[in-house]
Amino acid sequence: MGIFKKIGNALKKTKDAFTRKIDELLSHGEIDDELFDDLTDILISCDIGVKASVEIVENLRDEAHDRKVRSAEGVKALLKEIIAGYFEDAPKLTIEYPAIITIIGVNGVGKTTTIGKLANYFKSQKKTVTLVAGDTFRAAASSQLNEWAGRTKTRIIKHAEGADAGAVVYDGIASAKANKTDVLIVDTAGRLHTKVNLMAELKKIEKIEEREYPEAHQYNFIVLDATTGQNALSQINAFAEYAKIDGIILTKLDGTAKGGVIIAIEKEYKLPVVFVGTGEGMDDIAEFSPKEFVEELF
Ligand SMILES: Nc1nc2c(ncn2[C@@H]2O[C@H](COP(=O)(O)OP(=O)(O)O)[C@@H](O)[C@H]2O)c(=O)[nH]1
Ligand SMILES: [Mg+2]
Repeated sequence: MGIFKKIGNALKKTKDAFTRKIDELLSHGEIDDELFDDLTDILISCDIGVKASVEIVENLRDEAHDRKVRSAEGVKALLKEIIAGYFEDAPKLTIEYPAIITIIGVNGVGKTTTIGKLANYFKSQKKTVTLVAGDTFRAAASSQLNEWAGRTKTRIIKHAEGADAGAVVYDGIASAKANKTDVLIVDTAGRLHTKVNLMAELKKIEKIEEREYPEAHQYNFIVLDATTGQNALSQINAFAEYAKIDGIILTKLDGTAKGGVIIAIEKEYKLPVVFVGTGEGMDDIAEFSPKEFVEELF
């Protein structure tokens, strides 16, 4: 399946909710204050967030007034233009090699699964990949990653449960250097923002990566679960205190109507959404294309 088709399919529920509500509103409304208020409510209900929704509609109201837009079609086109603008403001991220990608985020968002998919993705791009089982905290974590390594025929570096995460990363880097691996992908333990020690461990991992592998391009990607909607935003805040965040991977876009959260993320953080998860299988990942996202939505 092509990547656009994947994103399109995964966005089905989001699109259904968003487009249906907006079309219904615009089909029988005068373009007046009440309509703009209702539109704000719709955007909020589509997980775009209160702050972003209010600002989008304020912007829309001003533009519609200035450009004398009075038709429903015109208002819809303006809305699309404003939302597309947020994506244009976000930096683009191109992965350069050798790369060391550290995957961070809270428990259950899909970190380990995403790493399995990424191994498959990079291999399909003819890159060599090594995985690092840096989640030494949970008993099942290392074996779960090991299964993905087997499924995707990828080298994996792992230590015993309870080992120091930094030490596994250290070994992973040594192996990547010795084998001239293009991409080293580091799994990490899911953590709550309240667990200061675990959060501090991320800093340690980052330091080891910088010190031991300065020739690599270092990326920290935070994995966010689309089904948690606005909660995802507070996770970015919490992790940004302890780690630099270079990009976002939004999982579980399939089966949720909350895909609008991407708009809130772009508006608030100007961080690139690099990949989206579109299912539980090995191929269920797609490079995120802002243009395609906006086209799909409208
Ligand atoms: N539907 C769907 N499920 C996903 C996706 N990514 C991960 N999952 C599921 O989310 C659950 C938690 O994933 P896991 O990788 O263990 O999360 P971790 O705790 O962050 O490492 C698993 O059941 C995965 O199959 C996705 O893109 N779509
Ligand atoms: Mg995991």
